[in-house]
Amino acid sequence: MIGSLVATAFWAMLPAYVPNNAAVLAGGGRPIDGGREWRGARLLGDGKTWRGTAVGTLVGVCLAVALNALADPASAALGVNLPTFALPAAFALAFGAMCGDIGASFLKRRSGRERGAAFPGLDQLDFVVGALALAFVVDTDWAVAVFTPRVLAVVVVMTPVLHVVTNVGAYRLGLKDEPW
Ligand code: CTP
Ligand code: K
Ligand code: MG
Repeated sequence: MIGSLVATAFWAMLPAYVPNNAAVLAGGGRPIDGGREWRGARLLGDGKTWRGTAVGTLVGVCLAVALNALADPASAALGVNLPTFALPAAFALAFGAMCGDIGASFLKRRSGRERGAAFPGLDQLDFVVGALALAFVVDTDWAVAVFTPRVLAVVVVMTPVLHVVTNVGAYRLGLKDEPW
């Protein structure tokens, strides 16, 4: 029971988990805010770029398409009914994750945190809120069917754990400047 909930939650959130990590690898180039400031601090900061956002979104959508091809065998192997992703849902999860992260940077700058500063809680869940919110708006029927209250509960507990593990890993590998 809990195993199938975890499998479903992880599978359904993968197109939202991967974009931020892809953005770390692809980042650079022009910042989205164009260097603009607002109330004495950058609007978003140099850590939110057009390239990182575009590549992250694209990687998330491509991952969802790949998962669609694997859904049947993976479901059979695990004995779970794993969902497939229509393009609007895939885009919503990936782009929503990037937007949640961008929104968090906006809040960090407003609260005086420099680029790269930690904001515990927000760092671990910003992209989940963005991804789920956009998915529920863009493909409501799909989101309601996949993200049942139990699956959502697993997502909220599991995501911070995965976030900490992947970011510490990326930091140790020298891919990321901070371990959060
Ligand atoms: N990145 C990007 N575009 C995004 C998100 C991330 O280019 N939309 C890249 C940037 O190179 C960024 C790195 O991924 O520095 C790490 O992402 P993140 O930790 O979210 O950004 P920070 O640099 O820590 O900036 P902030 O304090 O605003 O979160
Ligand atoms: K972040
Ligand atoms: Mg950071």
